[in-house]
Amino acid sequence: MVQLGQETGALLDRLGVDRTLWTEGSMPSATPLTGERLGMVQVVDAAAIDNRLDAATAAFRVWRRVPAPRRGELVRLWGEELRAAKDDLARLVTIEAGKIPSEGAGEVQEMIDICDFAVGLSRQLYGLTIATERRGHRMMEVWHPLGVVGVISAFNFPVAVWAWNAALALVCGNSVLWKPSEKTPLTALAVQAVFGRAEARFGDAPEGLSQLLIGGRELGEALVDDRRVALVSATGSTRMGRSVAPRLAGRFARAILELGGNNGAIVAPSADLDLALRGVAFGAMGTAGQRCTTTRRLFLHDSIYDGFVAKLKAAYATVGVGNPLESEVLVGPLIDRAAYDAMQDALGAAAAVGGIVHGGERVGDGGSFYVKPALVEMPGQVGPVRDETFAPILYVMRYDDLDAVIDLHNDVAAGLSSAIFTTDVREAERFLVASDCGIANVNLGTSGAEIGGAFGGEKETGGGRESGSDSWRQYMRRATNTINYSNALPLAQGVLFEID
Ligand code: UN1
Repeated sequence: MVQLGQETGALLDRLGVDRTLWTEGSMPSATPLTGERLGMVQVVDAAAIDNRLDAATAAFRVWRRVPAPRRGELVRLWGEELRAAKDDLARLVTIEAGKIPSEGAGEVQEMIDICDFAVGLSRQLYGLTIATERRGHRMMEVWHPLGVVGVISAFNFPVAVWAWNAALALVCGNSVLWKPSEKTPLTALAVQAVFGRAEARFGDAPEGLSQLLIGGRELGEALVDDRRVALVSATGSTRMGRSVAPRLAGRFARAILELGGNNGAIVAPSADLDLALRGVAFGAMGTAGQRCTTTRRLFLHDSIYDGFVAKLKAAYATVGVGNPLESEVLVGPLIDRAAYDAMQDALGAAAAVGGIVHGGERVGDGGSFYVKPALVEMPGQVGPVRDETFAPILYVMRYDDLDAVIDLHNDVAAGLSSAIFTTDVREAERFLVASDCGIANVNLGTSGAEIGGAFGGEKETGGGRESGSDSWRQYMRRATNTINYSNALPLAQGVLFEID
């Protein structure tokens, strides 16, 4: 067996991470590939958070005055450093989060892509010029840096989601405090070291511009509750969002929430079935079902149900499950025992309401949790189908009427991603208009979005948008400026107020 501890040490050394940070701390770190202990990571003491917040505030005050294209230069250098470190980082993502190598590499690529996007953006933080009703006046919108941005990220995208936020926040003139998942501290240390190299090359980035807060949930709570943090971008469960959102609202802070998904795909009678099969397979089994965009519900038209389920069953039965460092597999481990238990509970609950379960068994034993992905034929959208279980379970249902199935598709609490497979343009358009999700796709699966689009969803997914399009605006404050260059003082709406 590969000695993961040793390999991880060598990777972290090469990536420039100080050994004491992950060998002399109090928080254990492990790999889901084997369950092996990788290190003891130093945590930030809750008492030290105050200083960190002060440093972030001081850094913001300096950084906001740096011209945006110059801020973009730091992010350009960061992207260069990420390119140089891509292979090592990808391998570390595989070791710490359990992703198969191509998905580990994809995750690092997603960081590189958002850096490129942010560099361009640093010259395009455009505001509007607006026609005014008053003679001799000019009205415009100017976007200004916002403040300290807090990022709380999850284990399943241990580095990319931070990069989506940090790259935009930095070009927008903000400082960043990042609380990564307790399950993935090593990748966080590694990308922070890579960022540090970009800072060193940049030369005069203020100290405290981008800080890492490794530790327990009290650190995330400090970000949520402290008035020095202007915006918190939090990725995780809806339960987490339910605790975070009211606290942020209570102090009128901004929130970007990326919470649970319960993503559905519809396969219509006219679909290219081979393409649909591949799209559904990646969406449902990729990342071992641990993406917030994972396909969890599949609606098959009556006329293709039997044939499609037979093909799916064959794909599920033969897909490679196992340690992605030891053999070519498509499905790596679940992150931990709790994830495995939640999966078994959901399968039990599905069977109890009439579901027919195929797969879902544990593969191997010991300290790692590999499972065969599960396909569950359901009599309807009942029981656990209505909730997100962060594991490779695909619930399959029949339909005969498109409008009715779109209603059914929308009838869950989450609203992240959705897809239809069809070659009928009318069906495709009807679906796109009616899906209530933040992401709606035609002839591709629910997961694997590019960074160029705004990423996020509605309802209990939290409503936040990150990454591309105009998501950057949330990291800035907008000022509407009106300038009177006349000698008169005309009032808007024709109001008269003449004093002698
Ligand atoms: C997540 O699972 O938290 O669209 C993010 C996707 C990825 C991002 C997923 N680009 O699947």
